[in-house]
Amino acid sequence: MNNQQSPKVTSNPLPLGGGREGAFKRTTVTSALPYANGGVHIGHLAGVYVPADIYVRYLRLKGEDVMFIGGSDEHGVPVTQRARKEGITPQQVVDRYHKMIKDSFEEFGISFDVYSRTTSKTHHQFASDFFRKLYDDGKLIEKTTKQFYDETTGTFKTDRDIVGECPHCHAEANGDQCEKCGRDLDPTELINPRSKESGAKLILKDTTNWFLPLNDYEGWLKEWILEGHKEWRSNVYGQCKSWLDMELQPRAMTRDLDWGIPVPVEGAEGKVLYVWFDAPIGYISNTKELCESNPERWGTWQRWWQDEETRLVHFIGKDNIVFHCIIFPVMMKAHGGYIMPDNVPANEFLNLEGDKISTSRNWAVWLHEYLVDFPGKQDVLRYALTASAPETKDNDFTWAEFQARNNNELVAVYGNFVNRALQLTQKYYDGVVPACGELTDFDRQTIAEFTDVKAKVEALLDNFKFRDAQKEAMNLARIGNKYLADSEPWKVIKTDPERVKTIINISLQLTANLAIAFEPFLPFSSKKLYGMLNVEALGWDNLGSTALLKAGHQLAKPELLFEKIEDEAIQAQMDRLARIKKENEAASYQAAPVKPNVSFETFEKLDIRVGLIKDCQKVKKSKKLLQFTIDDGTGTDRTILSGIAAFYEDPSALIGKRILFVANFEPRQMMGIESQGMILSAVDFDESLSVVTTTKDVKPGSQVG
Ligand code: B3M
Ligand code: ZN
Repeated sequence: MNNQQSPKVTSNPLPLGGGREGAFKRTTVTSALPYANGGVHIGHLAGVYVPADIYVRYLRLKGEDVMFIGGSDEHGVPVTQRARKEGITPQQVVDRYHKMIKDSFEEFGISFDVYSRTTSKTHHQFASDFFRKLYDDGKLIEKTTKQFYDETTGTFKTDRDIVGECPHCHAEANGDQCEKCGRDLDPTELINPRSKESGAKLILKDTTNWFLPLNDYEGWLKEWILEGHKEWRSNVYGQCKSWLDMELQPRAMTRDLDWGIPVPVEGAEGKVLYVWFDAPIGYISNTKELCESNPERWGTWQRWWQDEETRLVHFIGKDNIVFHCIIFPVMMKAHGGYIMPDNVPANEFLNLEGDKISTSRNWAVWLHEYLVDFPGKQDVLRYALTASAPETKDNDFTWAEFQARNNNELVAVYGNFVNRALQLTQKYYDGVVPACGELTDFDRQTIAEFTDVKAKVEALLDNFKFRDAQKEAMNLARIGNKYLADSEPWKVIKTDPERVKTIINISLQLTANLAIAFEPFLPFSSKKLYGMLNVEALGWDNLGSTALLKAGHQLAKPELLFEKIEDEAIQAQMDRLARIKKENEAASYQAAPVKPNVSFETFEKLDIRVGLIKDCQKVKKSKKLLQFTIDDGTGTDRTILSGIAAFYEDPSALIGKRILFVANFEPRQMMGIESQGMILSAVDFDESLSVVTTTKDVKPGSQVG
């Protein structure tokens, strides 16, 4: 957990949303609680955690009072499914992945104030009490509905636990969605619904659950969001609007499952709270846990959730919008006493090399794996992900772009400028900051270009425009590079050494500004740069200043801030993805339907034999054909041509192998050569061909039957 600076109460120009007027005193920032059923990948980082972390670091740097809440979502079907797949208990699953996720976040500098879990005692009690209050206050309705039920195991099945045939594309689909054609489904639409767990056919059976009547809150939601929050990102506002235009329905807040928080109502045995009921309450119970561990610093949890002077911001991905903008607010409204979110800056999705990121297909860049391949390069990934963040539309992560962002921006622009400024100081002044002399017009012009950087970056960050804000920070380095290139201190040193002192002084002030400006985005690099400048953090308020480093100040020895990423490292990642793609294709391969039956007599007409390959060469001028010379047992060699050249880079490697061929296949002329038979090849899932061989050294000419 990070060290807090003492909080300062500020009045922020941003108004409180939802009709609340005036300044706020503190900000509660939540980031979606990832399911503890797998690792964290770049999609999570780009969509939620990096922007949330930038925002929180920025507020802290400004001295604002902020709490950054994270944690693992440890209930729900995704967890039980993973347990089944790995043959372990749900508790073992969440223990394993909670630790893994927490470690990844720490390594990438995601600076949570608290990272707890929804299996904690505090959370179970809190969520249970929350539900019970809604129940006691008559805010829930009891409804009996028909649900799919597996008689062989005596359990109800949730959407994701049901498989069947997709009514649209006829592929095997899950109860909630078809992966093949991408359509959202209701399990009742599936043809032949079965249990994913037991494979048994499912029946519909009555069950009673408790529902939150979202429809009763429609008027309030419309006013609060559609009237009160027009400033929300258009993707978020638009999704809320389409939900609110559709007529809301009561939504079940309990489920017939055995993994979760038991429903605290008599007669509700075998039922648990809906995971989307308990998970957002996790934000509050995690706050409570933190407050109780250090009440002097944090005060009570109510300060962060129930005080009108607190601003609440949820960072999430687009698939979570309805839960954070409609369901959770209705839960809090029904309960009473809670503040509503002021903003929900949800991101769209990040794809990977043109395909949707998918945990089940392993189509992802996992954080723990990234750090093995690119040790110490957390900031490079943070930078690349922010630079192509899916803020307004889905975006694509490519390794080529990652490399370019590193080599052409971090190394060639930021690193290059800093390195030149520091190396020149080292060379001319033994690493001591020279005094600034009289400024030229060009100096003044350069300084003017960066004095408003603070206002620019702040305006963008206040509006959750992280990409553009990072660009502004990078712009400082561009200004610096241009300044050095145009003022040419390496030439001027020979004619006017006094002038060079001023040039270097200004360059070093710019370098110090870069360390400040990048601090929310690239915390590791800023720390390193502060080290090279031999200063403690310089303070956000000083961003834009030209008096950050005093004349006479001794700098530390310069090191490279960023390193070039070579093509080989990128190729290794591309190879890994190609391998995964191939594995996925193999896994989804379905054998072709069997052809109509033939009689034994028909089969017998084919004369299939074993041949020993004596020679094998590419046919000149043909990309496809290989020419085989076969010992077919007759004493005379046989020539057969086969269109498999693309699959055997080195045809001579086939010499000495026994293959199967059709001996009575009508001879054919190809490329001026007579082919006397046909070599049998198996067609693999990816259409590649492989000759068929024998497991024993059968004599050439042996018949196959
Ligand atoms: N665990 C879904 C997700 O990981 C869910 C978020 C909960 S936020 C309270 O996308
Ligand atoms: Zn389908």
